[in-house]
Amino acid sequence: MTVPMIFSDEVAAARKAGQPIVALESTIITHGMPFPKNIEVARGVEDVVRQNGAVPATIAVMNGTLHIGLNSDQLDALGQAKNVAKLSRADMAACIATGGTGATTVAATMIGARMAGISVFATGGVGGVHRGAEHSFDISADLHELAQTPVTVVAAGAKAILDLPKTMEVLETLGVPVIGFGQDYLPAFWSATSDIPAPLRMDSAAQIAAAHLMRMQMNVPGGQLIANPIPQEAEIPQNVLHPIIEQALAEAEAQNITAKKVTPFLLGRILELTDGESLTANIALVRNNARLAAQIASEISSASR
Ligand code: PSU
Ligand code: MN
Repeated sequence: MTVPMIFSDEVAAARKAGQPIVALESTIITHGMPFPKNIEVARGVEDVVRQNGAVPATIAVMNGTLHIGLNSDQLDALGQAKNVAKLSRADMAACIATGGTGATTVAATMIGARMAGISVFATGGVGGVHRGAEHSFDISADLHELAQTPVTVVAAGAKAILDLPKTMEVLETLGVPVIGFGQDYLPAFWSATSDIPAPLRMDSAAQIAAAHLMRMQMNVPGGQLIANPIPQEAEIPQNVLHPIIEQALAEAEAQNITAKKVTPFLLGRILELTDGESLTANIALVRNNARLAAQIASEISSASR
C-alpha cells in the first residue's frame, strides 16, 4: 500500500531540477484567517517564497490525497471550504484513509514535508503549552512533532495566547533547538520581543542551514524551531495586546471552548477585539518567515550539492 500523494506541477518541476522548496501549512488558511483575506495572504506568502529563490509547497489533504503544493484552483477551493478538518499527527492518516479533506497544522505539515523530502517550513506561530495547562493538559502536538521530525520550522515564536515560559520548558525537555534569529530574546508572535532569553541565537540563514545539516549528519531526530521576530514596524506592543488576550482567554473559559477549538477561537476573538490589527501583524510576520525560510532552504540546497 502506498500513500496517495500528489505534487503540484510547480513542486514536481522543482524536485526534478533540485531547486529549494519551502513547505507552507494550510490550517492558517482554513482556521487562522477569515475568508477572503486568507486566500489573498496564502498567495502572497507563496510569492514571497518565489521572490526569495525557492518554490512554495502548501500542504493539505484533499479527498483522501496528500497534496504537496496546491494549484491556484485548489487554494481557492480550500480557502472557501466549510467544515474542513484541522489535522494534526493524531488524525492525518485517518483522514487520508477515509477519503477526507483537512488542513494541516504545524505537526501535520511537518509530517507531509518529511514525506516529500522538504527540509524547511514557514508558518506564523507554532502551537505550544496553553495557559492553565496544569489543569487542562492542553499542550500542542506541534511540540512533540518538532522533537521527532527533521524539518526546520520558521515561526515568530509561539503565539502570545500561550504560556511562553512553559512552552520553552517543554521544548527544552524534548530537546528541540530554539534559535532566536538576530536577537537575544524570543519574539512573542505579534510583538518583536519578550523578556524570555532565546536559548540559541543565529544571525544568518547559512548558520541555520549548517545546524540543520549537522543534526542530520549526527542522526539526531527532530527539527529546529527558528524564532524570527515580526518586523518592528508591524508589531503590536505587548502592553496593548495584553488586556485583549486576557479578555479572549476569559471568554474561551466562560464558553467552555476546549481542545482543537481553542486556538481558532482565540485568534478570531483577538482579530475582532483589535479591529483587524492583529491580522495585519499576522500577515506581516508570516511573510517575514517565508522570506527567511526560502533563504535557509537555498542554503541547505547549495550546501548539500
Ligand atoms: N499560527 C497562526 N495561525 C494558526 C496556527 C498557527 O498564525 O492558525 C495554527 C497552526 O496550524 C498550529 C495550530 O499548528 O494553530 C496549533 O493548534 P493547537 O494549539 O490546537 O495545537
Ligand atoms: Mn491543543
